[in-house]
Amino acid sequence: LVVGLFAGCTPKQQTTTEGGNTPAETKPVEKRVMRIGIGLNEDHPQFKGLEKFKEELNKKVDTIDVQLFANSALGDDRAMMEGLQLGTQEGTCPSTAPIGNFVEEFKVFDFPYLFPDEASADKVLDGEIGQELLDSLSAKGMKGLVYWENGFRNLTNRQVEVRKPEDMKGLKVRTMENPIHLAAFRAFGANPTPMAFGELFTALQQKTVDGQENPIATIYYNKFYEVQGYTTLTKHLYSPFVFMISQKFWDESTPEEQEAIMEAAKIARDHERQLNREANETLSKELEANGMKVIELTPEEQQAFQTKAQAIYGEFAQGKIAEYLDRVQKELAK
Ligand code: TK8
Repeated sequence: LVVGLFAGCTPKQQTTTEGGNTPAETKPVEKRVMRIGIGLNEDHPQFKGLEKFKEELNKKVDTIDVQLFANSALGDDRAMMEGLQLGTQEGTCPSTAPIGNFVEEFKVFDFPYLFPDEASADKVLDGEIGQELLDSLSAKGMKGLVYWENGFRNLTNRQVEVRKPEDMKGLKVRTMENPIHLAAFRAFGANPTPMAFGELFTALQQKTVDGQENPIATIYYNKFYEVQGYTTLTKHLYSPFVFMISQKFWDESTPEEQEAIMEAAKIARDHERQLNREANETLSKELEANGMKVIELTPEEQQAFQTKAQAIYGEFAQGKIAEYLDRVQKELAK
């Protein structure tokens, strides 16, 4: 029996009950619904992570009914975060890039070539700096639980074998809605345009844009090889996800539920990172098997992109962002 899923219900009424066959004297368990949406599809490690979260949470408490929505069914990253604020959904797992539009400091993660590898990213994200940034979301109605992984982003495009920034000249590249990403791609020589992820495949297919940038797992599971000819392993940016729920849902949870949510989120994080790292390691071959040319860059070729990106640091490293950037760089140098 599902009640309270109709438009206009307040979140408090959005509960489900179970136990139609329980004896009259047993009170049915009242469950609060936690609707979690993402932009990626069911094949992506991110969705597997959400399934893990649900499974682990259900082992610990029976008062939360987790419902999962893939494929931007609840909207794009920005709309889903607004959904958390408005109470139209309870959870999501956006890339950090659109979070910068809500909490400025998150833009520290948008500087290209900031993290050299995944281990460095884990160190910062799972440490003090990462936690401070998660905590800053609460003031915006979002409870940041833990960081999951989107991963190192790579360029794909339809028509050009890109090996150096000059090869990107005039290439129309979709980026996430983030000013630093736009500036970075302009610095590379491309013609970038921001777009929600849910519109991307069609835009590539209809040639509204020539290319895009995402980690290997997304390029593969979203079948971008059907509409793109080339992947260049630029690895220009490590992209974290933040697994978050609405502050309201968190505040309405008992201490026992809060502990269970946090534990399940961490187990799911470890699972998701592992699957994602395996995917990013192994799926290049599958892209080639599906007709894409995958271009590996020499260290010198990668350095040419890095040099272009370095030129935009000054413009965006201002105020709080500059402070965080400095702290991240010091932490990485340790
Ligand atoms: C999915 C996005 C996606 C991101 C993007 O909602 O927009 O390119 O990399 O994973 O978060």
